[in-house]
Parts: sequence; structure tokens; C-alpha cells
Amino acid sequence: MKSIFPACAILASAFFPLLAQKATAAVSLAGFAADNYNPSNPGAWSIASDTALQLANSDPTILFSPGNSLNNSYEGTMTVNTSTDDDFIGLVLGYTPGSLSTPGTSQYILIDWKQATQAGPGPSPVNGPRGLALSVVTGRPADAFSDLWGHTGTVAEIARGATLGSTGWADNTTYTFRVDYTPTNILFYVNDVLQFDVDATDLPGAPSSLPQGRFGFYAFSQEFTQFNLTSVETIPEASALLLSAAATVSSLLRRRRSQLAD
Ligand SMILES: [Ca+2]
Ligand SMILES: [Ca+2]
Repeated sequence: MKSIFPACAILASAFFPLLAQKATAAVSLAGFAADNYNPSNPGAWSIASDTALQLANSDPTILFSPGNSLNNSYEGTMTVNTSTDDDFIGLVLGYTPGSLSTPGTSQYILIDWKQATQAGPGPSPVNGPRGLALSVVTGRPADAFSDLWGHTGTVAEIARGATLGSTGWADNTTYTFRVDYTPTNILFYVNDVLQFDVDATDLPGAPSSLPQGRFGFYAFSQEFTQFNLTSVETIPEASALLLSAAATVSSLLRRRRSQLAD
């Protein structure tokens, strides 16, 4: 995690005029498809008027896009339209279809948000803490209520939200999100507040690129979830390189300041 945002924001605003605009029309969700962890307790997704609804108190479920997510900026909203449960909503990036339903080794990024801390089921319950987190998932967990609930095993938690890391979502409340996903970096905002600035090198093994794959909406044990997209923009390669360069300059300046302060 790095605090490169101010330098990047200034540079990015010059090169991302489209991203600075707030789109109003919803983006079509045509071609989105669902993957379910447990076919006996699947998500109940429907798409109406470009809004995705998930009605079931299900095992982990993902509604993924037809296109790949690298070098895209997504804006949208997420809402839980009930006050009767307190579990996970979120997004995935770099998702390979089938990863949640079929054993494998492909990796993807999971951003999930739990309303309230709760122990999972079973004789050795794993705690699912309240708040927003970013994790990398490798393959299909043998036990969702261990790994995806508690961010253990196949789910490696990388960061917790800057201001929402231990704060749950509120009932019947719509949040805006924005995520900029490039091979080297993820920026994620809720209600225009930066929550994550994670580099590929922050992941285990410090890969040279974040996972390639689809964008998706996520729910785990949370019914009456609602998502939409208001904007999907391609991040030009030149701008991605600029963001990376800005991050390097910022890091060098910070290191220099730190040396001077010693
Ligand atoms: Ca619950
Ligand atoms: Ca639940």
C-alpha cells in the first residue's frame, strides 16, 4: 500500500478527462453470467433495467462481465435492500469464469464488505470481521465458510479499507464505487473516498501483473443485494504508464524525505 494518490490524482486529472465526468445513464449488463460456489444454494440473480439484483441468502456467488477488466475504470452503485442480514457484498476483478465453482488455480481480486462481525458455522467457526477488505483468491476454496468468510487459506487478505476497514455497510443505503484496474495497480473508491491503492507487487509472490479476467459483482450470504454500473471507461496505456511513473516519483520523493528526516 502506498500513498501516491495526491500526485497521481493531479496527473491523472489531466489525462483522464473522461473519468472526471459523472455518467448518469446505466451501463448495459447484457452478457453478464453467474458462477456459484454451491449449486445447492446458488445466488438468485436477475437483471432488470440494467440493474443486477441478487435475492438469495446464498453461498458465494459472482455475476461476471463478458469482457476483461484490466485497463478499465468502472463506476457504479451497490445497495443492500433489507435490514434482516449482515453479510458480504462486493466486487471481483481479473476473474476467470469457473474459478468459484470448479477446482483450479486461477487467481482473482476480491473486494468484499461485511456489515457485522460474525462467526461462521461449524464446529470450528472462523470469524468474519466487519468492514471492507481487498484479497487475492487462488482457486476454489474447499470450505467457503473458512476461506471466503474469514479470509484464510486460499483467500489472502492484502489490505483493509482506509476508512471502511472496520466499518460495515448500512441497510437500505446506496454507495457509489469506482475502481481503476491496471496491470500494476488497483485504486478503489467508495463514495469518492479512496479505500485501496494496491500494487501488483503487494500480492504474494509480487507478480509483475494483476490477474487478467472479468469484472463481477459478489455476494456471500447476503440477500437483496443490488448493483449497477454507471460508467465503464478504458484506461489508455499512456495514462497507465503515467500513473506508474507518478507512483515511482512519489515513492522516490518519500524515500528522500525519509532519509533527510533520519
Ligand atoms: Ca449473517
Ligand atoms: Ca446471511
